[in-house]
Amino acid sequence: MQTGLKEIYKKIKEAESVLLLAHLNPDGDAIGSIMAMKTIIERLNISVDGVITDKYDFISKVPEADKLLTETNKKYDLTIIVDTNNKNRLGHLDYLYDQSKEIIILDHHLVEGKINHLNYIDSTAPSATTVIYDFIKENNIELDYNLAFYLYLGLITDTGGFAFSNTSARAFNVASDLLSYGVSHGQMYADFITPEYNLNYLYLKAKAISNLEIIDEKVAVTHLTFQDITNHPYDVPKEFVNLGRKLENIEVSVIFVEEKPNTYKVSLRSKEYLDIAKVAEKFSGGGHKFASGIRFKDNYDDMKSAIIKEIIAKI
Ligand SMILES: [Mn+2]
Repeated sequence: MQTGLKEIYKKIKEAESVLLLAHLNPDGDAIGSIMAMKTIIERLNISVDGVITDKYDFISKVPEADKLLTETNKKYDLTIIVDTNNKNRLGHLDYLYDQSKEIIILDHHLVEGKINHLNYIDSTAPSATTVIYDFIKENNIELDYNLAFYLYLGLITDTGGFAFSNTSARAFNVASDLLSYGVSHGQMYADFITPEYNLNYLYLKAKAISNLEIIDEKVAVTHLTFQDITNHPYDVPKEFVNLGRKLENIEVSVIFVEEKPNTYKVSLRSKEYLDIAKVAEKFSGGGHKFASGIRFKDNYDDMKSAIIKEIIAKI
């Protein structure tokens, strides 16, 4: 059951302290969503903390985001989770989920299983910040430059600079409204979609390209080992999975990244028709129709062939 956006705002107003959480490896949408909700709640004079698993370099370009925490031992009345509806995606911050008195979820991912919390999840929204935009409009909350910046950040990053298949009329409508508050599309694009890179980025990209293999003409698979990342420290960009996806005739592109020794993150993308979330779900992962992910530990060779087998069976 979904909760109305008005009812959610009412719940927030009743709280004395609020904790904001998002998924691990927080991206532009996770940070934008947390910062937008933090701004709205601060305006109500309610004490609020945003806690994230990692502070990546890009957040230095997000106003006030230096105030986000990576740990907390405070107790809160209410926890709001944005840009995920899955406890497993909270990483080591899942203890904060367990301690929560009450939880509200604002998200745009497909739901696996049943949600036992107040929630507003719109899987047709191009970003979690689009859901928050709807929350703002529904509750007549005033937009300003900072709020518009945070919402645009989620929108521009989750649509890959308005290039991915989730770039709907709705995405442009929301974008158009946000730009009217003075947000610069060109600056956001330069800062968050095509930021300056260093030599490690190029080395990792070269590795990902040289490891690329094509299976059954339609599946492009590559990987980066922990050794690669240790030799060339750089946050592996999401775009690397698109190196294979851009090849002619490829329907599915996959990258296996060994983030820690024997701990793997798999990013899966489909191009035109395959519901890749169905493949991810089979391995306890999840996501969207054209973009999903899986995490696993150990048995790299077995897992890799099982995942590829599943893709081939579904394609
Ligand atoms: Mn998102």
